[in-house]
Amino acid sequence: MFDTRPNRDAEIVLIGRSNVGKSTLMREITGHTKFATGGKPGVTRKPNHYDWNAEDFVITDLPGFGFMSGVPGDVREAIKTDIVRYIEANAEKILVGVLVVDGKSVIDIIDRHSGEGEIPHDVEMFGFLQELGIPTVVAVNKMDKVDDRDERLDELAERLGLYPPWQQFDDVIAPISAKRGNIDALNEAVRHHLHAQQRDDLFKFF
Ligand SMILES: Nc1nc2c(ncn2[C@@H]2O[C@H](COP(=O)(O)OP(=O)(O)OP(=O)(O)O)[C@@H](O)[C@H]2O)c(=O)[nH]1
Ligand SMILES: [Mg+2]
Repeated sequence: MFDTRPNRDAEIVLIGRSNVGKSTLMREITGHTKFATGGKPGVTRKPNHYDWNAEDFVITDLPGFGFMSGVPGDVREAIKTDIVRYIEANAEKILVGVLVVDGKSVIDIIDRHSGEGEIPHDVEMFGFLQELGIPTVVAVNKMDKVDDRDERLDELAERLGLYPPWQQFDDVIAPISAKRGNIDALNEAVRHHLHAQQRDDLFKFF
C-alpha cells in the first residue's frame, strides 16, 4: 500500500485513469509546478501529496489506473488495488473524491468496456466512491478538445446513472480544461461539498 500520506485529518483526492490530466489539475489547484505531467500514461506511480504546515488538509494526486502502454497487466492491477485500498483506508478523512476523466475519450472507453460481466473502470470507481459515502465530483477534463459539449456531458451523465440533462448535476459533473487553467466548474462543485460538511474554511484553496 502507498505509505506516503502525511498525517492530516482532511483530504481531497484526485483519482482517474492514466493520462487524463490529474497532475496537471494538481498543478492548477496548488499553483505549484513541481508535479510531473507528461504525454505518456503512467507518469505518476506514487501519490503526490500537497499539504500545508498551518492547515490540517492535504490534496492527493493518485497514480492513474487502467491501460498504460508498456506497463504489464499485473502491475496495473497492483496499482489499482493500491488505489482502492488507499481510498478505503482514508475514506473517513476524504471530504471530496475528484474522479478525473478525459472528456474527449471517456464515452468511447466506457462503452468499449461495458460488455457482459464487465464494469468500466470509471463507472466502477464512481460507484465505489458513492458506496463509501465519499462526496464525488467528476472532473471532465480536456474540454478544449470537445466540440459537442452538452451532448458529451449528457452521455456521460447517463453512463453514470444520472438522468440527463447534465446541468441538473453541476455539483457532480464539472467540465474543465486543466491545461488552460479553466477549472471554475470544479472549484464550485468542490465548494458545494465542502460547505455541506461545514468546511468553508477550505474555500481558500478552491
Ligand atoms: N488538451 C488538453 N490536454 C491536457 C489537459 N490537461 C492535461 N492535458 C495533457 O494530458 C497529458 C497528461 O497529463 P497528466 O497531468 O500527466 O495526466 P495524469 O492523469 O496525471 O497521468 P498519470 O500520472 O499517468 O496517471 C499531458 O500531456 C497534459 O499536458 C487539458 O485540459 N487539455
Ligand atoms: Mg499524474
